This record gives sequence, C-alpha cells and structure tokens, in this order.
Amino acid sequence: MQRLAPALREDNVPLDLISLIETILAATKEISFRVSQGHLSDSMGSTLDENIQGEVQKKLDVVANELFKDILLESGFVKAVSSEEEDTSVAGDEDGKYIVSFDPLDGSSNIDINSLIGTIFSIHQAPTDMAASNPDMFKQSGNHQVCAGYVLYGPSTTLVMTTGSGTHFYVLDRTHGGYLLVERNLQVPEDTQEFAINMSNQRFWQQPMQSYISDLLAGDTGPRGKNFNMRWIAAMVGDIHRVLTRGGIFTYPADNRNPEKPYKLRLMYEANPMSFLIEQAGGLAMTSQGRIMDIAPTDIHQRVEVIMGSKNEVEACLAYYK
Ligand code: FDP
Repeated sequence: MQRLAPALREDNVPLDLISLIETILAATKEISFRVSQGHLSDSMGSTLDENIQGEVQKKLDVVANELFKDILLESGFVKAVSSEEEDTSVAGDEDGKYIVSFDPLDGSSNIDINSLIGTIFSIHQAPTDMAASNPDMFKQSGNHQVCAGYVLYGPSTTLVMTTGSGTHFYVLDRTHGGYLLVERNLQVPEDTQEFAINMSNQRFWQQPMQSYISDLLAGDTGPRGKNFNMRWIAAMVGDIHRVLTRGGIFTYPADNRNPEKPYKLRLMYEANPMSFLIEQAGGLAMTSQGRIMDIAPTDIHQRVEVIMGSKNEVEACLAYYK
C-alpha cells in the first residue's frame, strides 16, 4: 500500500501543500488517540497536555480546535485559519501561502456517546494583497479549494481527501503511524435506495422537500416504484462517508424552525469541503438553487442548504423544486 506523500506526489501536488497536509494530519493523529481514550483521556498523559497546559479538562472539541490552530499557525505555511470554534479568522504568517478552514470535531453531540465524529478541513490559496488579519481572505467560493478532506475517528481512523484529482481513501496504520492509501478515485454510485435526513424536522421543511421525502417513504407502491432505507448518524462526516462508500443522498434542507436561521450546516468548513469530495467522486453537491461550490461567501460562519450524494437521486430531489 502506498504512503500518503508518494500518493500526493503522483497527483502532482506541490511540495508545500503536501507539507501543509502532513501538518494537518499530525494533529488528527493526536486527536484520534485522544478520541480513542474516551473518558480516560482526561487522566491519561499525552503530548497534548504539554501543548495546552492546565487545560486537560476542556471538552474534546475545544481541545481539538486549539491543537489545530496551534499546529497550523506555527507551521509557516498558513496565512490565517478559520474554525467553527472561533468567532473570526485567526492570523498566521504574513507570507503563508494558504488559508485553512476547519471544523475540528464535527458531530460534537456524538462525543459523549462514543459514536462517530471527525475533523473536516478545506484549504485555499491565500490572497497576496490582504493582511493575515483580514477575514475577507476567506470569502472565496468552494470552486477555489486546492484541497479538502475529512478524518473520521471511527473503529478505524480514515482519511478521505481530494486535491482535485479524484477523491482518495486512506486509513491510519497505527503500526507505523502514517496514513496508507487503500482506494484511489472513490466513485459515488449514481443510483441509490438510501437517504439521510433528520426526519424529526419534517413539519418545518418547505413543500418540495416534504413531497420528495413522502414519495421516498411510499416505497415500491409510490411514485418512485422502489423501497428506500433511512440512515442518520447525526454527524455529517459519518453520513457523507457512507454516501462516498456506498451511495445515498444526504440532505439538511431549509426549515422554518427559526426564521433567523433557515439552514443548519456551515458553508466554509462543512458544505464546501464535502462538496469537493462528492463532486470529485462523481456525485452532485447542491442547494435547491444551484451548486454549493459556486456560492460566493459573505461570512466565514454562513450556513447553507445541503442536498448531496448520488447523482440521479440528487437530480430526482431537485426536480421537486422546479
Ligand atoms: P453537530 O451539530 O452535532 O455538530 O455540524 C452540524 C452537525 O452536527 C452535523 O455534523 C450533523 O449532520 C448535523 O449537525 C446533525 O443535526 P441534528 O442535530 O439535526 O441531528
């Protein structure tokens, strides 16, 4: 099996971007260890305790955020970072070539129940005409990502990543401490009989999504003429990993629970990186209005409607909005 760096070189990824990716992955190895310790992690020693002195009692998502932030800002490759856990962007090296957006621990409500969680990251080139402290650097569409990926801390620690030459699947090999390539060019099957949505919000959805899901639930006697199965891990990393592995449609649609907040998922560090991975694997990543990666961001924490996965199923869903 191929190690990470040669696999990236084969895709002609520039050396400084490979170094940045390796920096990100160094942090994920430490988080993976911490996650695997579960409730023991507060009392077990780890290098993390030295980095973040006296803060070992913090919640895991906060610890993961500080680890990522520190390691990236110290690396010299990064002009600024933005994180789900930070109000605004954090400046790094003025000469850094890249900016990184990340969700340090996605699916945080799963932490306490020992269920799937993961780290999502998205890398853009840093504009040269803005100061490192300027959050406007992050207002670049998903189309301009140079790398996106997630690490899933499950029974095995898996990395799924793209640099624009297909979506590749790696597993952390604990015997030598590095990620090994297990599958190149994942392909999302075009058709599926599996959907992922939080059904408890049904009464709050717009009419097109109500109609689409009700037709799926009608099964082989309904208009779709086939039975569908539902899965909801409640961590986007886990649900998208399933979609990338065996197909499916994943959606967090608009809802009217809170008129101020019609969408749940974040564009910069959830929807955009997952869209890059899904599209590079032959799937579609949309809102009801268009491609997610075409959206011009207005805020680093903006939220967006998400409908992504198997091509034909996403198209079937979008047909209800026409
Ligand atoms: P979480 O709030 O636990 O961090 O990031 C948002 C997210 O998880 C996604 O990972 C997940 O898909 C979704 O929210 C879960 O939403 P519900 O609480 O509606 O299930």
